[in-house]
Amino acid sequence: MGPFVTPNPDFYRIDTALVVPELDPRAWSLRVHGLVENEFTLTFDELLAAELVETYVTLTCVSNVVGGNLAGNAKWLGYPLRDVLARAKPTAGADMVLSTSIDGFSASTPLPVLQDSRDAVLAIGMNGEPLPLEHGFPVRMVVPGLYGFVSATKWVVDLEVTTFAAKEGYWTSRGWSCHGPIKTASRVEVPRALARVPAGRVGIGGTAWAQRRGIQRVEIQLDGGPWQPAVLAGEASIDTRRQWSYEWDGARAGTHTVRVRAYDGAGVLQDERQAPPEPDGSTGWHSITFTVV
Ligand SMILES: Nc1nc2c(c(=O)[nH]1)N[C@H]1C(S)=C(S)[C@@H](COP(=O)(O)O)O[C@H]1N2
Ligand SMILES: [Mo]
Repeated sequence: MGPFVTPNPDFYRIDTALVVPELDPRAWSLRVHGLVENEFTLTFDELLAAELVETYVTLTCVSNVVGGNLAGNAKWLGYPLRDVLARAKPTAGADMVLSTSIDGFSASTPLPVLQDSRDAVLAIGMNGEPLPLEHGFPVRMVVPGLYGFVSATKWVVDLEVTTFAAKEGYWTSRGWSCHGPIKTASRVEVPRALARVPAGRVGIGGTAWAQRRGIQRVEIQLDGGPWQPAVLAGEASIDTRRQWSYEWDGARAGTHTVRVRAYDGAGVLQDERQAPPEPDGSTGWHSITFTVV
């Protein structure tokens, strides 16, 4: 299985721009404006001098298909957006923050999500390194619990406090949802689909995620048999994916199918209905077929 923390070079990428923007951190600034009492501009030096937090958050893409790999887990160092908004003082009626990148991408994030206790940040560090160019250097947003298309603006330069009625983000204007809470998901990572594995004891494993709710239980089903509990690895936080494993003793030669499903922290079972990513995220239980030789 892949490691719990995704190394930066292996972290998935989603970009609307063909060329990675190269921003000079000394020239970077973030304009905070709109429906606020106090408009201001933040410089990179001010960010560095601020009280930063560091947390593990699993980022996932709304266009991830069931079993897909558009998910990554990293330790993000950043400045709480809660503090940015406390300084800006949104006025009555505001319900959304439109974040815009230097490359024209934009995301609409519900205002309350950026003001509650979750670690939504303006991130400047990823896994102990400065944010890589490809992941938004010098500053990007990371918001636990929301798909990237409505929250994770890279190379961010502008935050406008506004309303869902007045403005929309890049993907919303192209047919995707305007809200994007992450749906409970799980996947089988080993064996690989169509792998050939030796008879006897077969190790089965993967990950599950339900950011903001956590994962309480993961079950697997072999060849249409009864659902059985998988062993869960520790939970770093409710905002991170959780690894799971299952040892199948006595696997016989032949072709086998394994399915997985997860329950979130509230005990709610992952949605079984097969749905494509558009407009607000795929659903369905992942299964793979492999051969024991
Ligand atoms: N500027 C910019 N920010 C962006 C995007 C983009 O295309 N351009 N894609 C978004 C989407 S859809 C996702 S899922 C995440 C992916 O972040 P990553 O490329 O660092 O994995 O970034 C978000 N931020
Ligand atoms: Mo995405």
